[in-house]
Amino acid sequence: MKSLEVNFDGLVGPTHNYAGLSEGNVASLKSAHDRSNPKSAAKQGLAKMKALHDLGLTQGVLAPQERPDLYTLRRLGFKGKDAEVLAQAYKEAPNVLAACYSASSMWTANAATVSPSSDTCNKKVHFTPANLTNKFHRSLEPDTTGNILKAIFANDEYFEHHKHLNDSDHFGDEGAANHTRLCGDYADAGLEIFTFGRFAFNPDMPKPQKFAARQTIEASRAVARLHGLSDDKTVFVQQNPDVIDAGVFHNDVIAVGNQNVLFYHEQAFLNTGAFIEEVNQKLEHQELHFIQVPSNEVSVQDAVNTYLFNTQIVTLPDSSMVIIAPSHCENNLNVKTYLDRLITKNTPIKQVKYFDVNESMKNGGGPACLRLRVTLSEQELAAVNPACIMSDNLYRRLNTWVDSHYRDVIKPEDLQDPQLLIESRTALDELTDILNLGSVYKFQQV
Ligand code: SUG
Repeated sequence: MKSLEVNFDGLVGPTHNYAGLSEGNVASLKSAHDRSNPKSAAKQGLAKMKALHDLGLTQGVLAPQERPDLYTLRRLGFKGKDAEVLAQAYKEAPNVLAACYSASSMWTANAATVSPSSDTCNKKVHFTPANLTNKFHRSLEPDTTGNILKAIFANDEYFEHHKHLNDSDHFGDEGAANHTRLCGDYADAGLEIFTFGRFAFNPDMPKPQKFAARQTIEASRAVARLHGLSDDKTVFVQQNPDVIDAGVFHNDVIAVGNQNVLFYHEQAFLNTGAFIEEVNQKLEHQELHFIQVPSNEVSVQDAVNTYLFNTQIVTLPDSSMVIIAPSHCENNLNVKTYLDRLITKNTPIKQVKYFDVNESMKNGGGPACLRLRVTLSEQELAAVNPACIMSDNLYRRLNTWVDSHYRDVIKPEDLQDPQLLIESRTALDELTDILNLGSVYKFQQV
């Protein structure tokens, strides 16, 4: 049976703003307290989704989360009516308020880890939402992520949903941003590569921990166990600790794979040689393309600034591959020169397409951060909530929806405005109708 990869992009929520919440993420800190433009952010994301749909790919949409998160603010001791909670938090703890307002769920590469049915022992597609414990604002996401995934993949025969791992740094899990799958056809059993930043527990090693290393090997192993992945279908590899603090807070900032292609920077992994050997051995019947980018052609700094590796590599209906890159790559001479040359080489990658996703890039999220990959057989795809699959009609509807609910500008002081809460809830309530999700948000459940 035929299988295909469906990218589920996160729809940027109405409260998208720059709060400098992610230490270790160079762009997020640089943009702290800038004015954001939620309307353009959402439209840039939608334009990318539509472009992939127009290339003949199946494209999905993941709804944003309810923000501000009033429940968390109340849990943290802010009291009174909604407007009073917002005012008190703005006055006493503006960073906590900003965290509860973050639209960070747009980066759906961090929403969950997904294993296709051809890899798992019970032949179902497995989903584990990421707990995102390393950053407070992101740790607010997993419950609603789980609700949304269950509303889209709502069929027990094909889909198995796990609870996110325990909310402890020991099991810090950042989802698919640290997970890549190599395979032949999408329908074939593949090799799932789990990349981790640190060991939560390793008595034999001095604590090498880098500040920005978010994913632990303990988390990666737990996800692999939950998904029923056997040893011969998994590889666990450590990120090169030397580059993590330079802005490589997730592996998808420095490596990306698709089918039989692994595209990565020379400094991405620790013990690259042993890692490549293990991949080769576990996929021995597969003709693999390892595209290693040397530092003297593209430095780690250029990779972090342009997000060369936070590109999507997608397979077109004619089986050739195209790189979906942020326009930052086109505007950097070293990176553009590299990509121009890459498409002339003997690899499946034949084109590069550039997209303006600047509103997301300013918070450290490139094209690949904005999408969660779900490999599905035709039968499984038929069981997916069809209202969440991109079409010309859905594209038009979502653009109209954004036009009527989103602001052009959000400044830090706007977060105390109770009207923004009302606008956001009104928008999300309508969205759950458009995407046929039911009541996935807490404000809809009272
Ligand atoms: O978790 N930025 C996100 C970016 C996530 C990128 N995802 C992947 N690489 N897959 C993060 O650091 C910034 C929010 C702010 O500062 O307002 C933020 O959350």
